[in-house]
Amino acid sequence: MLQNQDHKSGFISIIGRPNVGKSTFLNRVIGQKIAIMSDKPQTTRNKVQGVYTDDRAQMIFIDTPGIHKPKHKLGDFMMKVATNTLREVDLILFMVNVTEGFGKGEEFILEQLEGVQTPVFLVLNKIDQVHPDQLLPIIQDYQSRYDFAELIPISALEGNNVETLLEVLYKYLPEGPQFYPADQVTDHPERFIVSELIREKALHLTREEIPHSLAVVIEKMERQEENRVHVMATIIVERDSQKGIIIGKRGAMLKEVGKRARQDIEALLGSKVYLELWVKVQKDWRNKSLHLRDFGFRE
Ligand code: GDP
Ligand code: MG
Ligand code: K
Repeated sequence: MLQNQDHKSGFISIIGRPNVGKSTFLNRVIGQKIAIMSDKPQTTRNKVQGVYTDDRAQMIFIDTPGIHKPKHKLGDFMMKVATNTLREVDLILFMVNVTEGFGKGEEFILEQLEGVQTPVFLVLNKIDQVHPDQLLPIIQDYQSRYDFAELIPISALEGNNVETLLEVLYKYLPEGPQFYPADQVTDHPERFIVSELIREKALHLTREEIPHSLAVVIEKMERQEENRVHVMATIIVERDSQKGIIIGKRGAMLKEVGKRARQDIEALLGSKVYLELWVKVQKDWRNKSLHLRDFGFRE
């Protein structure tokens, strides 16, 4: 009944001056596997730029407004938001262009990174434009300026070393659920209703034993042949003891939650439903869920 314990997920802030190659990098990583978030204006303070999902991880790349904008005076608020974000994300990618020297823009960003505990990777982009011999002094220069967790040269345009970067990112990410569905990131209101139905049954059946912080993430909602919909959902709790309550003796509680939720979902969708429920402990779920709200997450 347990979700794969090795699954990792996290929020990764990409920062760097304009034109260093952030979008090129995202587009490359995205390939077939990534869903770029819609272009419609997001009122949230941080913009999700892309979600990379594979079998073992989900990486949510976000843009942090205010961190690469030394052009005009930043309001206190923007600065605070940017700084808070850098503390809250799981990883920071600071991208620079190796064909250009260290400049005011980089200096500004390093100032913002001072005292930030989140691991920062220095991504040295556009290595296709320089001779390998030129790279070492650049790396040494950056190393002397900040204690980067990793320094990784890539070419976002040609793809050199991008797989390696993803591999290292994976190593640093915490264990965590897939926050966004792998198949669909577009608006999908049924998903939200389905997650609420499951949440309602779980809360109702466990009464006051489970706090309202319980969350339900719809991992998958797929129409299969014969008018049947396969729903896979994870119930996220904060403690092992809560997981025990939700699962119940020999799975009896989870079975009952599933049965009742399935009946409601079938009525909602007008189809037979195969409901697969998982339970996962995510210790700092509440913090994560704050993130998700900030990011405009609606599941
Ligand atoms: P952003 O402003 O940081 O998002 O930068 P973009 O991704 O828009 O890239 C700015 C320019 O740099 C574009 O013309 C890209 O084609 C180019 N570029 C990005 N990555 C690379 C790279 O690895 N090598 C080379 N030669 N050009 C790149
Ligand atoms: Mg861009
Ligand atoms: K750091």
